[in-house]
Amino acid sequence: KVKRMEWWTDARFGMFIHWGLYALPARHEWVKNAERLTNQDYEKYFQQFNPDLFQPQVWAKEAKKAGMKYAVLTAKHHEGFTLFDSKFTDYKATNTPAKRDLVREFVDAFRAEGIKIGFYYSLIDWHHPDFTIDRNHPQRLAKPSDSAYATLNKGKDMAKYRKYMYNQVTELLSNYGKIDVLWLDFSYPGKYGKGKDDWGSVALLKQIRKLQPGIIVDNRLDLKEYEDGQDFETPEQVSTKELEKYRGKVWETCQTFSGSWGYYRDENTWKTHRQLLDLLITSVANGGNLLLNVGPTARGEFDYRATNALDSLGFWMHANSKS
Ligand code: FUL
Repeated sequence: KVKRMEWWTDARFGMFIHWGLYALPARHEWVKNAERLTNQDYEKYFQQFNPDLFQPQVWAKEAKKAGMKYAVLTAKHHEGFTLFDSKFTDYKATNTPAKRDLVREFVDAFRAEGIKIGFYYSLIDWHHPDFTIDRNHPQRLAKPSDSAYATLNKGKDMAKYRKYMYNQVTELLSNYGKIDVLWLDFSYPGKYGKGKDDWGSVALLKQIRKLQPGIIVDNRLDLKEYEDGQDFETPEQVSTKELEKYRGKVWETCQTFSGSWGYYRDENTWKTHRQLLDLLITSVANGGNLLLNVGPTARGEFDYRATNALDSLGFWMHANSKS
């Protein structure tokens, strides 16, 4: 048993928060990829990002009431935009009409409620000029070939991107106090994909462990053989039936309310409160954690359907708790 995992195993229930520029189009956090949008197409969301109703204290209170013990916020998702004030990019919240370091405010508010702090940081970056275009990129090739990709990626330098990523992870783990969880996402090795060498995973993980001894790191760095490579498995959107297969392992299932992770206004596939409760109970019964996701709106609020679901879970937690 690994000592650093004790609080996490005990916690069982956390909040995932997917928030970024994709909240403006409000049709999936992969919208840039799905609609093959260019940086220029996407620029309007950066220009207009102004979460005037953002009050992380309200989010933190909702998480606490629902019985959640930790929260993981997307400091940067695949779109490459950072919610924090990074020295290494202009593509950040402080340069939008928001003009605020939203990560800092999240950290302060959640800590004040006694909730442990996690950062999600995307290894993928669809905005950075040195990040090579691969099969998961908005500008991917319809007819992939080695030579066509070589032409497309001429002048792009993944070594420079690795350095950038390394610098940003260092900022996140140096400037915000004790960070409890780092959720890196994700590896996609194979033809025209990326794996541990592209991410510089071994060096990155060493740096992470050095900066924050005790931090808990997920398993999406493509480091299966590396002894210190993963603290927990991350079954994503799996059914309650499938969760049984993870018995005996250290795991956390991440789940959405409605399918997408980012705010998707017109998605009508919301799980019922009963289904959410089943997910929580089944996760715990099989020895795992549930990381339940909220995708706040562009104005910085939780959708009423998310708030209602959290309230409902909170009521059950309250009615069944011993303390
Ligand atoms: C996936 C990502 O591609 C999704 O957008 C989301 O962040 C999920 C938790 O992980 O791999």
